[in-house]
Amino acid sequence: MKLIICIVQDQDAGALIDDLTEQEYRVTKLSSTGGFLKSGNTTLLVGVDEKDVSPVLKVIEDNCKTRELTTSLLTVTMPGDTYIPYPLEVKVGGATVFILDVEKHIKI
Ligand code: 2BA
Repeated sequence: MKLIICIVQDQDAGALIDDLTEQEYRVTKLSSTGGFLKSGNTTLLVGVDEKDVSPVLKVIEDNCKTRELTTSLLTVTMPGDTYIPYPLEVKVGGATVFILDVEKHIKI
C-alpha cells in the first residue's frame, strides 16, 4: 500500500476530492498553511494500492492548475528602519505530491 500526500490550492481541492471519491478512493482532507506564502492550502491523504498510484496522479493532474500569484511578502529595509513591501511573483501548484510506502494499514 502507498500513502499519497498531496498539497493543493484550496480552489482546486473541492473538485479534486469529488473526483477521487467518485472513483471510490478514500480521501482525508487537512487544512494546511504554506510556509512561504503563509496562506491556506489543502493537504490530502490518499491511501491506495500500488496499482492505483498512477490513476490517482492522473486525477490530481486533471484538477490542479498552476497559478501565478503576486504577493508583497518581502520587504526591503530603507535607512531609518522603513519597510517597503516588495512585490514578488510566484507560481503555485498544480500540486506537490509525496508518495510513501505504508508499512501497515489497520482498521479497527
Ligand atoms: P508555500 O510554502 O506557501 O509556497 C508557495 C509557492 O511559493 C511555491 O509553490 C513556490 O512557487 C514558492 N516558494 C516556496 N518556497 C520558496 C522559496 N524559498 N523561494 C522562492 N519561492 C518559494 P509550490 O512549489 O507549488 O508549493 C505550494 C505549497 O506546497 C507550498 O506553499 C507548501 O505548502 C507545499 N510544499 C511545496 N514543496 C514542499 C516541500 N518540499 N515540503 C513540504 N511542503 C511543500
